[in-house]
Amino acid sequence: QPSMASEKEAALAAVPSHSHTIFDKIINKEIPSNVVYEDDEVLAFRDIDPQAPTHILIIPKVKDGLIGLSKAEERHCEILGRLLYTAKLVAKQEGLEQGFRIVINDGPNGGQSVYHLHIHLLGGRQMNWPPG
Ligand code: D5M
Repeated sequence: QPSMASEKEAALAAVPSHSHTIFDKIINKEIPSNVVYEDDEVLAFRDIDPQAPTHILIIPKVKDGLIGLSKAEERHCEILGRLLYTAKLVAKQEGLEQGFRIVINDGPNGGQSVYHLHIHLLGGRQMNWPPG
């Protein structure tokens, strides 16, 4: 499994781009993933390198230029709300009654390694503050 350092290195090495990412392959079922929720607009699947007992990624099926939150435009407001609401649904489905954390990494300093907007849903343990 990748270490925390390699995840940071992956983020620093990642080039922000509008081209396809590994998440397109997951959406198109070209590579396997552990899907926990799916509808017409949104897909949620388990992170390959979980940082908590529950670690799920929630993504829009259509990227529409939304490579990261910093690239959001007014037209994205509906899908952004839908992603957050889906996080709530999945948290309930995962039994995270004691709470959870939502994270969106943006850009190199934010530790973003995949340039297709995604919400991290983390739970099942006590979270620390501040995050690293
Ligand atoms: O988050 C990108 C996340 O994507 C990171 O936590 C690993 C995860 N990842 C990468 N490839 C896969 C596959 N194939 N399945 C599931 N999860 C994956 P970031 O915020 O950009 O660092």
